[in-house]
Amino acid sequence: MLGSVPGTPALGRGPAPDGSFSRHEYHHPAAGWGAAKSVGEVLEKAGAPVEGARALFLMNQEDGGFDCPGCAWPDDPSGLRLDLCENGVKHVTWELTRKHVGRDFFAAHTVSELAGWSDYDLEAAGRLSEPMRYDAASDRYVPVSWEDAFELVGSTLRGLQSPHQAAFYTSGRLSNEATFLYQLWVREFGTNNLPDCSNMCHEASGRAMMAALGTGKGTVDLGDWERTDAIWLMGDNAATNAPRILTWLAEADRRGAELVHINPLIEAASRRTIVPHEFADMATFRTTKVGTMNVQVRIGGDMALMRGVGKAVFEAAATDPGVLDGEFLELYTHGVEEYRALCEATPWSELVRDSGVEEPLIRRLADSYVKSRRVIIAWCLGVTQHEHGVDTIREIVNVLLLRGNIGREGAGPCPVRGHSNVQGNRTCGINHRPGEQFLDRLAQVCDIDPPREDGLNVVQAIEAMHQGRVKVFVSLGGNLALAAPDTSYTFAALQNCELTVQVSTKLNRSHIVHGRQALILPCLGRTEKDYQAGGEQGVSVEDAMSMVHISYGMKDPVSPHLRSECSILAGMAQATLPGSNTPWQRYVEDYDRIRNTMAQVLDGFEDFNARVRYPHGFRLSQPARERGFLTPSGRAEFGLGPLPDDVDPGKGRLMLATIRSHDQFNTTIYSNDDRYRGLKGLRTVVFMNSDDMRDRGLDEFDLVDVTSISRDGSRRTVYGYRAVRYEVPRACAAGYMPELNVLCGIADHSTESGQPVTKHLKVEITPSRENER
Ligand SMILES: Nc1nc2c(c(=O)[nH]1)N[C@H]1C(S)=C(S)[C@@H](COP(=O)(O)OP(=O)(O)OC[C@H]3O[C@@H](n4cnc5c(=O)[nH]c(N)nc54)[C@H](O)[C@@H]3O)O[C@H]1N2
Ligand SMILES: Nc1nc2c(c(=O)[nH]1)N[C@H]1C(S)=C(S)[C@@H](COP(=O)(O)OP(=O)(O)OC[C@H]3O[C@@H](n4cnc5c(=O)[nH]c(N)nc54)[C@H](O)[C@@H]3O)O[C@H]1N2
Ligand SMILES: [Mo]
Repeated sequence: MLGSVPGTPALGRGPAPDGSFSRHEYHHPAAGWGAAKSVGEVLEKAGAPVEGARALFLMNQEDGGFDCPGCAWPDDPSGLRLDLCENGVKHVTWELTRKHVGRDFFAAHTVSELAGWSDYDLEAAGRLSEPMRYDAASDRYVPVSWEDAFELVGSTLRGLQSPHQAAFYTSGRLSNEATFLYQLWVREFGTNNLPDCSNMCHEASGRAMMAALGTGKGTVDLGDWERTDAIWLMGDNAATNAPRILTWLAEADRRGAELVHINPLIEAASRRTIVPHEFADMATFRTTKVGTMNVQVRIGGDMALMRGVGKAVFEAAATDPGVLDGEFLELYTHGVEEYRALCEATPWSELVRDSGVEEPLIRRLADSYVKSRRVIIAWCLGVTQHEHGVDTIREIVNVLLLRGNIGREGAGPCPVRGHSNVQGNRTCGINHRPGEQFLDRLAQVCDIDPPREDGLNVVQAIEAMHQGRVKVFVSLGGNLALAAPDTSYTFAALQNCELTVQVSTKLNRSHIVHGRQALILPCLGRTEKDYQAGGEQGVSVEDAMSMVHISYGMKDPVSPHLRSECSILAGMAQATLPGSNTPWQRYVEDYDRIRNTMAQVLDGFEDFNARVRYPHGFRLSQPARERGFLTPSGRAEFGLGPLPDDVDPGKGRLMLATIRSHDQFNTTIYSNDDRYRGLKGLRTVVFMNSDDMRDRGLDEFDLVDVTSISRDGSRRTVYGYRAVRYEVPRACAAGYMPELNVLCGIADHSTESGQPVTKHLKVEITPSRENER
């Protein structure tokens, strides 16, 4: 499956391939009828066409609906559009399947047998429907009562020598209320070991913006998207991973705004779309442009590119000082002269070499920047998952600052968040490096004595499990076994634990790769109604633009044995902390009580219960939006980092980025197809430049072996992948996560952010030894 054993075929983590695969150039617009067809297929496979269709009409509606559990892009506040997308639909229906995984399933299959199943088949088995405990004697998961499960968690945690011997992971879908209870339990227990998916995702964005602007979040909202003159999308495959952006790109194009895509790959969203929500367009196949300029930066070259833009802007300002926003720079920023000196000192030859973009194109980009009064720069993983992710985002902010593109209508930085509530998780306390102020408030309001020392991030937690320093691993959602780097190392780390606890909706690899003792605790999904003693409960989430709103399930739970995440957390907390003064059960009876406490602890949550019920909720205040910069100097800070010295992979080597296909959500894979890249039936591929293929004597679909060279010198290989020609710069390559996590060594993480550098793997690609077999 992994392709890491020579002689065994690389199958990928999707459905079992049937041996047929194909590639065609994708000339169609993004979204439109292809999307509709793909949705139909997924609904059919999930066996949920009717429920699926009904659910869609309840999703993301002003009131009474549930929040799309897919990406974090905000809903359309005008309520005029049926604001949903192909991939949100796939995501919802995946949760709505009627298939169950309960005691009969586990009685029929040992865990060793399930270890041989594909990841697709594990998830396709259906929704987890009752709590299960691993029984080593029979090598099976056996039923366990909720009370016994909580007691196992509680007694194991109480038996540790130190609370720091446990780690508590969060994947970014947990509601705000469950998030708050989770971190309260963990901190009352005594550790800040709260690694989360952000450690692999947007940690760099938070760090960079905090240092530069005194906020970890983007400053723009949808109103700004509506009014901007230029949108730059950097390292974001929007048509696949945040498809609702297409609507905004198309509208911006109609207004004549400049739409710039900065990406080593030419992605579908950079050309044309049929706006997914406009049925007239669907009917007439009318397409709209969603790109006006493609800048094919080399992998890891974004910082040099942005510095080039900065340099050209300063050059233009030498003849026309009005190019810079002098007043803004003077009143609100710090360090512009140092930044000017840095730009002047960096020669064009270096910028061109390191960005992989010719000087005239960098100048054109700068020209367009100067001509646009209001500019939004949005970015995603193509920018963050690098050694220099933090410095690169600082450089993006530098460029915005030069023309006062922060804290004014239609302009600003906009990290495109991943999981639907990843931003809310951080707001509500999931952070392995919590701030003093937050801890003081938590201590005071909740009457606990929270630990003050930093906890472990994802990579550190995995290392600690591997070395036996962390013995208990609790996971609220997610699939760490596959999402984390260095798959075999991560597997060994999980297996080295005394106890692993997975609170999940679907069976996945992290249940199969487990500790000496293991629990599967099935929870309600976001689509399901949540009844507690105090009646039906709603939970809140925060989208990528800081809007907090309430979400209610719309259907009865798939099994009567499921519990809500809040209820499971309270159960584990009570069993861990017998002397706790926290009213755990009262919180579960009525989530308004959790929100009342949150209102006292969290900034901006005053009157939470009332405001969360407003149509579309409320927006968390964002001082940087009003040019209030909460940095030590009180001003926005220019970043002065050195340009990366690691863009060149070395002679004969390539830089490989791991990316998502159109038919997956992180580690959940819907099919082996990648529609917009024209690929069918195959995930074990590397996209390469045709010259790099020719140099290696490779034709389309030839078998290759891919070896990564880790920064600690170790090498890892996947065998029997297939080379596919793609519009990508020379010496750059791409392939799919989570398969290629095998190639990212545990040492390969950023010293700036701690993020695994999964868009920056140094590799050698050679014709496969599998060819000889
Ligand atoms: N359908 C669907 N939606 C999702 C997800 C999903 O898996 N499926 N995942 C969710 C999550 S958690 C997240 S974080 C987001 C992820 O959303 P994206 O960031 O769009 O995810 P990736 O597929 O990893 O794609 C990254 C893009 O970066 C480009 N890239 C690679 N290296 C570089 C580089 O050095 N510079 C630049 N400029 N670009 C580069 C790649 O070509 C690719 O287009 O999407 C969220 N939404
Ligand atoms: N090589 C490489 N690795 C990467 C990345 C990359 O670009 N390249 N991207 C990274 C990024 S950005 C991220 S965010 C991580 C993602 O890492 P994770 O968030 O850990 O992984 P997911 O695949 O999103 O988790 C899927 C599982 O979540 C569970 N689940 C789904 N819905 C719910 C729910 O409502 N409640 C609960 N409790 N469980 C639920 C299901 O059991 C499902 O199997 O992966 C990272 N890993
Ligand atoms: Mo993410």
